[in-house]
Amino acid sequence: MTGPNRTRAFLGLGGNLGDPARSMAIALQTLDRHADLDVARVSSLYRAPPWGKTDQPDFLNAVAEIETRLQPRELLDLCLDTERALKRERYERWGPRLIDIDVLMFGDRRISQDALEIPHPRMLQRAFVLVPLAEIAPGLMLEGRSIGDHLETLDAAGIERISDDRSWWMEPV
Ligand code: PH2
Ligand code: MG
Ligand code: MG
Repeated sequence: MTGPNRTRAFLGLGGNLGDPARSMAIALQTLDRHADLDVARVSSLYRAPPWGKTDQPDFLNAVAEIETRLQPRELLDLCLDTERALKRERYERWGPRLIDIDVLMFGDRRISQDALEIPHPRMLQRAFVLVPLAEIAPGLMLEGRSIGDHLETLDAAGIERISDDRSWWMEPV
């Protein structure tokens, strides 16, 4: 994808049912094939204890940096369509598999419209987001501090890097 009007954005990916690494890889390959979106960089894969509702299996989490010509709402819709396609496929073939794709940041934009809140309103409280984000963009600024500095305010206990490369998502699935 070339040309003007490109925005750097960050997506958070997670899942805790079925084969989340495979689901996230398919999701990133699908997004990367879109004419108006390039996946620029993907973090390693992390295993993270469930945040919020704790009586559920551990999650796999990762963060992706993308370049896109889409508008924020179009990007959100594309992420939701990608989630839905994966859930449908999994449901029909091998039972439920879950994947979540969140738009974390969209350039410097601040958006607060019904289903679209950017930056993601809870990302600074979530080590499962900031640990992978700090791996690929430690100097990225949000609310006057770098992501690396924000991460130091959180308890990242139990978050474990499980892939030692950033190309885990490119493998054939
Ligand atoms: N997503 C949630 C709730 N809790 N915990 C972890 N570790 N990772 C997630 O992606 C996650 C979660 C709902 O979106
Ligand atoms: Mg989420
Ligand atoms: Mg979501």
